[in-house]
Amino acid sequence: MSEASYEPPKVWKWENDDDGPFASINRPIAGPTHEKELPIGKHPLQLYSLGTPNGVKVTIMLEELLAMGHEGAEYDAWLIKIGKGDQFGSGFVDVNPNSKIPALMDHSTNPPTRVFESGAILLYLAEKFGALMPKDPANRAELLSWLMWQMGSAPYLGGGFGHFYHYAPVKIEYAIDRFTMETKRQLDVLERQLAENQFICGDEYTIADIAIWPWYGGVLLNRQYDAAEFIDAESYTNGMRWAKEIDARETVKRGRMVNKIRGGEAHEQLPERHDASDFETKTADKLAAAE
Ligand SMILES: N[C@@H](CCC(=O)N[C@@H](CS)C(=O)NCC(=O)O)C(=O)O
Repeated sequence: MSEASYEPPKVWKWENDDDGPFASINRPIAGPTHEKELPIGKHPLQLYSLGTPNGVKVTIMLEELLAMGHEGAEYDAWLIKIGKGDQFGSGFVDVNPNSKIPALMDHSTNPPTRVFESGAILLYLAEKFGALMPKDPANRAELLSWLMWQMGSAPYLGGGFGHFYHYAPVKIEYAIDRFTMETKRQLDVLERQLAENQFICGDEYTIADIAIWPWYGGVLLNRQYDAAEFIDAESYTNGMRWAKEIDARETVKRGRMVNKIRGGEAHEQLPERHDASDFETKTADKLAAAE
């Protein structure tokens, strides 16, 4: 198929002959593909996730809450292998009808509360524990604005730029130009905000940082799409300063390990977390040694 000669048909049909890296999971319909109950562990919060930028938002948040002393934030983090289609199991779809990680069940409420969409999960946890979110209306409005900005903007970075620059089996100049332009514009939005502020919403670290960092910090630190040189990451000096400052937090290091099954060293991967001690005993290197 040559791009220039493609004429869309009158009615699009799913040919299912996509050879891209997401071919096995992309479908034009929602709903479950198979019956599968989700496991439930011993803690109030049950997280079903994977260590992607959207997934680590929640594990960083939970590790921050625990480090602050909120014992009610103890959690089980179960692995959902999206490449294998776990997100289409009936139990997962009951928690997130959109079939995407992360998804959270809060068993401390009666009946248990389901929360999906990473931004909604951050907000739910911030309100539940009264943490990492300012209370006064003006600062809260600023935080909500940045949180919604992240949720609306990141699909251009991930689904647009990341997809066409890094993953797509053909390199399409039109698509790469369009989404690189938008990605750099978004990075400049952050650059200007961070020129005036230590963190996204001022001098306080909040869930806005936790939402934005895994995506935009990830690209600046060259952890996403191998694109740091292409987008001239070093030119975003304030963004880079912020990205490194957050990266150095112990809670962020821990959160990044949870549900991680690829990338980095085996001792940095904690496929599932059911107890704080798992960071010492259940990393991928230890699991392999125990086999
Ligand atoms: N807006 C959603 C996006 C979640 C999302 O796209 N998750 C991806 C992994 S980062 C996923 O589960 N993909 C599986 C699929 O699309 O089938 C959120 O922020 O929670």
